[in-house]
Amino acid sequence: MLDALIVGSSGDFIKTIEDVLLDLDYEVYFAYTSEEAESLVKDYPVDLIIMEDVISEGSSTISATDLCQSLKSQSISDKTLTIIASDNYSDKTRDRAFEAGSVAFFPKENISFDLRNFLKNVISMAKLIGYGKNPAVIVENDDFQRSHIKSLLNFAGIKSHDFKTGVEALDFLNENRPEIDIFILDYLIKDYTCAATLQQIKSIPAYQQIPVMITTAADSQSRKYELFLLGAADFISKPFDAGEFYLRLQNHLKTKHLMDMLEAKNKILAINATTDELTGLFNRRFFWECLKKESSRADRIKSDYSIIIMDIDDFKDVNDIYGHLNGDKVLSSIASIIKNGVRKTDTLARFGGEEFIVLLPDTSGKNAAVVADKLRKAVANKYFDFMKSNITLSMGVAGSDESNSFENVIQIADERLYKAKKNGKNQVVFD
Ligand code: GH3
Ligand code: MG
Ligand code: MG
Repeated sequence: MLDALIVGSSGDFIKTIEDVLLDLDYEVYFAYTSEEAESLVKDYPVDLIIMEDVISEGSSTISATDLCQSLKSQSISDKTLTIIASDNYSDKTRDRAFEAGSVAFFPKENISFDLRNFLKNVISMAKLIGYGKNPAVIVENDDFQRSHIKSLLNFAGIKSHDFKTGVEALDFLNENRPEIDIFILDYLIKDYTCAATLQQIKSIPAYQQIPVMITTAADSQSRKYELFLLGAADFISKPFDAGEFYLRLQNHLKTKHLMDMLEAKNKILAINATTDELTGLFNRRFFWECLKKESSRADRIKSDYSIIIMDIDDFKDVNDIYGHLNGDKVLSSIASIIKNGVRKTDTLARFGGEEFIVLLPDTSGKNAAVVADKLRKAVANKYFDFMKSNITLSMGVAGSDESNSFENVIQIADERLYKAKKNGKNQVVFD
């Protein structure tokens, strides 16, 4: 349930507002003087404050805009939306109310209808925004505008980092690189121009795809062209209507959400395309890509690489005796033993059914044979309880200095693997 505070001194006004709020399921509180309002709000942050434009306090009066400004400058919760109702409605008084930090300004005679519509719209629009999980960044020089945008975002459940200047915002972004869902920039940023700030934000790769909304008081077509070309997603004129702001925000956040989903899916596809499902090792296709690259790199910088091909000994028996599923478990377990035994810079892949292959950059064949024997021992030492025995590997090793084609290096290693099998298995052959 949302909490609302009515600030006013005339009975009719209070009663009318109370009826609307109760009807919309608000918990309603009352303040009859500015002092009461200030002390109540300090201790108890409400979601909404509705003020009568002139509040009589004994022999004196206080204006709602002054009270609103004073409450905002004492930093009442950013979550709080403030609305002013007035007998004296004009563009000038409305702008004053917005400047003071009010989100809406209604003539008193229509207040029941206007307030009901506004709250229904704002609440339903704010509820619509289900996408923003990361904060927004607001760059806005004007204190009231900034807190106005912040409170609208807050009301919709979106946190924000807010800055007065472009430099402050960019320093923060460069230092922390937080995840951001949307940028809201004032056209008239004081230190940097809006265009320069936008350009800098878009030059940070992590923020290239993040939507940027520009808020502007003046409408100049050529300025808009410039900012659109620099990557702005939208313009919104100040003072803006809360419902329109939410609808636009909703569109941008939805697009951002779809882009995030697409990126996540692409990542999964990329992983699937390079990875063997059973063992989690790289697959054969990816291995060939790596080998091709390594071969030309090694040629260029005149360095060596080596290949180890390994094949599980008598693996058919494991499947035949203990079943295919147990065979799969043995395969995965051997894959992780090998993975733990190679360097991060080495590329280990599942080359075929029960065959693995390792590419060792900057390593001679002789050194690779030492690594291979270490891997062979590590696997041979693993005791499989369910089989009450161990599993062994045969390996063939070849170095890039033995041939100028990488296909041939693989071929040589494969012939040596065959030799290892013929010689009695559970061994490494490198000659
Ligand atoms: P050798 O010592 O000569 O290598 O004998 P082997 O039994 O290991 O070799 P063979 O090529 O005769 O059999 C390989 C077996 O590996 C047969 C095949 O069913 C099994 N295999 C291949 N891929 C998988 C897999 O993904 N899961 C399981 N469980 N078994 C597999
Ligand atoms: Mg085998
Ligand atoms: Mg085999």
